[in-house]
Amino acid sequence: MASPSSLSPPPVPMQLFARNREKLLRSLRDHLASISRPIQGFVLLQGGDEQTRYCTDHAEVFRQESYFAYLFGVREPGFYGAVDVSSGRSYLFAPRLPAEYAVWLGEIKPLSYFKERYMVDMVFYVDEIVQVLHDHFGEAGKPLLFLLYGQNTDSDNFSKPAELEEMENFETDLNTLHPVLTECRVIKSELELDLIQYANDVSSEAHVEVMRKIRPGMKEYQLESTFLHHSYMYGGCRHCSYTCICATGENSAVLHYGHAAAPNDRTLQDGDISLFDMGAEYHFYGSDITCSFPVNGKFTKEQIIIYNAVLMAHDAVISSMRPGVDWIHMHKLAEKTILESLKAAGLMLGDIDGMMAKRLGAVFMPHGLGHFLGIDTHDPGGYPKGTERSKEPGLKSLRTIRELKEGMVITVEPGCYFIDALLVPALGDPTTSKFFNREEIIKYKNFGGVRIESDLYVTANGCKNLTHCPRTVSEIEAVMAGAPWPLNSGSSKIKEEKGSV
Ligand SMILES: [Mn+2]
Repeated sequence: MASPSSLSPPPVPMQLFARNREKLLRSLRDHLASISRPIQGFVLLQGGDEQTRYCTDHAEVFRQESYFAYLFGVREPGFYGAVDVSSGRSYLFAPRLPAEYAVWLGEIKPLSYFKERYMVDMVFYVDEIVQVLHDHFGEAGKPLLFLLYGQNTDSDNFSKPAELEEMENFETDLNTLHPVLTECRVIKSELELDLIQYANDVSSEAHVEVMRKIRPGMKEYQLESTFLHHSYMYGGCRHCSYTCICATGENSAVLHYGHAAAPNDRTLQDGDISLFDMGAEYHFYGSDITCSFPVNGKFTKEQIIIYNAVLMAHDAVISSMRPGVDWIHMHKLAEKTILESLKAAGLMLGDIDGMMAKRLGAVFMPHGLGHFLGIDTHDPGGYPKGTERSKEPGLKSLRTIRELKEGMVITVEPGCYFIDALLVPALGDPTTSKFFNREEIIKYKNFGGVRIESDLYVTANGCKNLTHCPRTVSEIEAVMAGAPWPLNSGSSKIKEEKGSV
């Protein structure tokens, strides 16, 4: 047996974050110039603080706030960071730690450590911010602060602007920074892409490990544990991008299964389909990957129909992606491809355009086709000012409706699910019931669902798939039967034989 992993956690170049700051400076200066405002003031961000469990002193493992992470790459809590818009100088402000810290939490690092590690121009203590910003403001009057305030279009929550004592001694601007900084995050640099690729390499390999270990009789959480162990043990990933969805059987039709009230605790039955949506995070940058396959390693006829319907949608979208392509169009392409397969298999009846006009794709795929991915799993910037969310089924769940641009990283995650809460009304509605073959659909009552999700980087003339998991029925069956991944030339013979099923 070969080594259990080919992964090796790479060092993270802090130039990545220095370049993110340079990009913000260029964008912000251009924006200010375009509205005839002076190029001056400070961008001021407050990093995250460590949280404890309710009233106790149990500290949750800290994970930096995402905008702060983007600009400064700082892993410690309690920091502030600033960028001088006119000179371009960057500042970090570190918390002044009590002497006791050295006893319980380790060495108290000198400011020079943070200056060197995070490649900023100057480091001071948090309690010096007001003085430093006044001393370093090159103009007369109160220093101007660009603070981060704006709405996240996925959660509807607002980012919290930096808080300082003596805020009355500053001019503050709450409107300018958020849209400019958000837009910077939409297009990824080469260095960012390297980390997203590494997180994908870790997750792809961990998903393959799950395929190899899964057996009927296990608990769903044992596969979650397998994924987490592999990502951390070999990939060095302490965090996941999101809570693992490890669904089998009917649970695979529950889109966000795996939460505290449904904690991946079902026993796997022979004949179940499984749906694993799990992604590791490495130094803030994440991955988001879903694999679906039979628990016992051998697809049934029904599973092949639904799986291939989704795989064809996944592949059709990926072959069509390039700069300038409309994401709503891609969502509809996925819906149409799935409906055509369902019709070919006898589950749906009649005219595909008629089904599309009735938005029946959303009965089987109620979620959006995909979303931006980066420091956040649902990376921001999906709905910039002036764009509006659709109200139609399926389309209203899209986390972006933007045209693709080179440098975007976006997930492609079509799915097909049998969800009673959607099927019962659609079959009962006299204007849509004629499209459904009740006798065939009833056979899938307890089927659950299938989702296939990969992470794509949009290139100048197409896209690059960052995810490398077994995807075809024959690849999955071969890997689950013990073949190496990627398949070597010897096992591509298996692929051909099984491909003819
Ligand atoms: Mn996703």
